[in-house]
Amino acid sequence: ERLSLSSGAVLLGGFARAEAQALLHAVEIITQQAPFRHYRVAGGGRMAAAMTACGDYGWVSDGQGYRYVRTDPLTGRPWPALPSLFLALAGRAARAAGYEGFVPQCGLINRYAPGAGMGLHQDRDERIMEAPVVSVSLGLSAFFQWGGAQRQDTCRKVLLHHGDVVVWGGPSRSHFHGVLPVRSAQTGTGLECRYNLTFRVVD
Ligand code: MD3
Ligand code: FE
Repeated sequence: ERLSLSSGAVLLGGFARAEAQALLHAVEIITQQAPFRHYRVAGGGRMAAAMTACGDYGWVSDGQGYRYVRTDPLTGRPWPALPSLFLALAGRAARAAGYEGFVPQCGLINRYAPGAGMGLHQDRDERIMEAPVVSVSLGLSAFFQWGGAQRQDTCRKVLLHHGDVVVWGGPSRSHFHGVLPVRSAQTGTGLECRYNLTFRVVD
């Protein structure tokens, strides 16, 4: 189904379900070259979600700041290429939500073990904010927290399942969002974690 969340965000329920296994296999290959790691946030804490990336850019955080870089700081090598499967899915999802010609430069991969979540934040490290962000949820379901343009705006909770795709364009692109701690009971796929792929235009 296709559901408008608010301010240009479109939920495409189950859009990636048929190719979920292939997507997870691609994640496996990527993580052989760019392993999952836990970044430090400003203040020194460790992020609960493990991350890696593929494409021309990867997002990193080292306590000095958040930024996009062309080289994986863990390996000293460029990030693995964006698989054509990722490029095709991101383009199709964006088009289904009304955005033609979406070509991401970064595929950010987050992994949430049970108990891990992501605090309320905005994504503002990209120089191009006009392009949408396409996100794909795989594995354990999770409650996504969907706020407004201000941190204190009321949040609604949206349960995202295996295979769901959300396209965040227009004003929604700069809205606050987060992920409530993932619970292992929220299953249905046999997978032990939640994975989230986000496709982004950086510059
Ligand atoms: C709305 N990831 O990586 S995906 C992130 O499930 C992030 O891993 C969460 O927030 C996750 O930055 C949420 C949904 C999402 C991703 C990016 C957005 C929503 C967004 C960017 C702008 C607005
Ligand atoms: Fe985000």
